[in-house]
Amino acid sequence: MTERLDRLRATFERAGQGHVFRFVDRLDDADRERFLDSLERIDLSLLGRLIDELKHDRPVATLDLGRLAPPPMVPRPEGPGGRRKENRAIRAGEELLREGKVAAFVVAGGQGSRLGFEGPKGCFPIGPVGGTTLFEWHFAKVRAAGERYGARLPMLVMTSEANHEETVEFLERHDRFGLAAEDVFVFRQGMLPAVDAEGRLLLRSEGSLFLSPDGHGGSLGALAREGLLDELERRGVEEIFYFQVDNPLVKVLDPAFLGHHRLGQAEASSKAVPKRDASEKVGVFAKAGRKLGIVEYSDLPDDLGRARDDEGELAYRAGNVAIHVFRTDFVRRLTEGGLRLPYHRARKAVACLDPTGDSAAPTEVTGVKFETFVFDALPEAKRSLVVEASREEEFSPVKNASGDDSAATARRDMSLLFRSWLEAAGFELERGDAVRIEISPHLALDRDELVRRLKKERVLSAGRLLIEPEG
Ligand code: UD2
Repeated sequence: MTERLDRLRATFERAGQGHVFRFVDRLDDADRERFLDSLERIDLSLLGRLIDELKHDRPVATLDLGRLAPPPMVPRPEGPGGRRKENRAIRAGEELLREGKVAAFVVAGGQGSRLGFEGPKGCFPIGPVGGTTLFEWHFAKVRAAGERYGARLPMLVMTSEANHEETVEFLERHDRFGLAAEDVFVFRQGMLPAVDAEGRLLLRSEGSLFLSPDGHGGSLGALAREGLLDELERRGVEEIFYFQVDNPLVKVLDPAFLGHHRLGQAEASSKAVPKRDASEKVGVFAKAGRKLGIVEYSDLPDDLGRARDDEGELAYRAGNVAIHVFRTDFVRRLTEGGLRLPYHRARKAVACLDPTGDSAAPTEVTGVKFETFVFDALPEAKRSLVVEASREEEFSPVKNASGDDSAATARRDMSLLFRSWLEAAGFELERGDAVRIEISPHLALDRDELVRRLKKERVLSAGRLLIEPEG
């Protein structure tokens, strides 16, 4: 133990971080062991690089902001030509699904705290009528797609330190919503140490470092670290369908999107919806030279954010809804020898021990957290595609307790979408009626399936169709 302690102390001192041992003598054996374990897991060479970038205030941008231009996009299908192209894409995507070459991947590291909900965000009840949780909603889509295409489609779930145990317990309690245990992979995202403005590591307590999640870009590194890329390759999975847990409208494993990606020979593809207005907090797609990527809302220069094109539309209106397809071999390339994504810095007040003093009393300092963004992978792809999508059909995230992007707006948008499906199937609902509607993915995954089942097969018992008046 002393030998290990001395060795680690010397290594950390060389890195200018010897202060983390200030209280080590006060720890009992078990706590000291745990502390040393955690220090051994710190990648000091990565940390050194991040601190260097912090000290020199190096900008973190994957696209040259001085050369930005709006991106090319696969438009929504219009006219007979557009429809033909769309059908070709659907057929290509369906083939991938039938051959079991696609995995679904949801990032669910977040908590529901901003919604006033204790627990993992995926456990939040979102169904407008039945209160179906976000997890159930996403899992049901994967299961229904597996049944439709007769394939075993893996479901990957990335959690965080904060919610892993609870997520695993929740999914097990619900029998993984019908997905087979061997097809569901739940794993934790990585953690990185936070530092103060001087680059000193922070202590949360006498025997623990202040760590924070490494951002959703870390999900790609975690796939490699957890051996899941090997598992996907072993199964012949060539495409990873990535999405965020907070959006109940995601068309999980959407064949049209998969098909456009595949026919376009892209390594990475993304969906975009038109921004609501210039101030909406979504990143936007842009090109800089040959590179295509996303500029986060906080990084987009104001004048560009408000700029209009010749038609009077926002020039940078292609909003990022965090729905991507990545080729498995692209993720392999990106993660070989360590994750090659830039680290963004977020400055936040954190409760920790004073990094300089001898007091073990907690205090508040401005900490710097490091995180990677998954969309920074896009400019690294040899070919990257942006596919335009409809906001009404595909994007209504649950982020806030009230107002825009809240549970209320998501439930409203789900009901409106299902209402349009029912109307397409010949149901008449009074125009003015505010009704809550919930159509289980087991009854229909999309409008056309509902129309087919209700009109031709006259099936009403296979899944749940819940309607109730609002209020
Ligand atoms: C994200 C995008 C934004 C836009 C918007 C669409 C970033 C930086 N910005 O904004 O451009 O596309 O979403 O909804 O992503 N998560 C983890 N681990 C992490 C961080 C996030 O699992 O370390 C998950 C989290 O559970 C959530 C999702 O990623 O589902 C999005 O994270 P967020 O809510 O912090 O991102 P937001 O809304 O600021």
